[in-house]
Amino acid sequence: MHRLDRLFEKSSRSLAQRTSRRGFLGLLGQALTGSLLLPLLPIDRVHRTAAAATPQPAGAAAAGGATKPGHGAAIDDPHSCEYWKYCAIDGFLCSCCGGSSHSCPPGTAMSPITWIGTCHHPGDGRDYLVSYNDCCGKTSCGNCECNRNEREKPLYRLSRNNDVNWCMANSDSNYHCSVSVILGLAEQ
Ligand code: ABN
Repeated sequence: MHRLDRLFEKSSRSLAQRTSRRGFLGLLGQALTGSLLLPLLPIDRVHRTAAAATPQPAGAAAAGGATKPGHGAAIDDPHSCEYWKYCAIDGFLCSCCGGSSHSCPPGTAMSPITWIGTCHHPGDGRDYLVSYNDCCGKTSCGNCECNRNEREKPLYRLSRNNDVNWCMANSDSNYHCSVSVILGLAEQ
């Protein structure tokens, strides 16, 4: 037992001779400063930014729908819910379903009755009348779900409300997806 005590005493004394309290505090200070500066180092965030601006691929609707408003480039992207013409759309974007922003996918028919919105074009600063037609004749597409309600009116103004299946007048009233067709300039 005495031998063990002496061994510990010896190693503690030699450690104390080799190190100083000031040296230890210096090392601790360096470590703390280093860990505080770590978050300030430049980090490659390009991939995260690119992913945010990328159009939602087919099937993304299940995970929350098309790109949500808030990302700059999306305002010019027909696959994005933020596309300027979609300001009052409600449904699956036909551009993600084999059609385009204004044409129905093959095998579907455009509804002759529609709801109408007014969207602001950020490029030329003008307001446009936009018709939101449903494409009918196939079951729900399921891709790029998008629901925006700028200037939408309650359901008693049927033609100003987007929460309606406008395929009701088609021979096959199955709803597939929605398009937006520019009708012209809105009166200022
Ligand atoms: N106009 C799109 C839509 C279709 C079916 C049900 C609600 C909304």
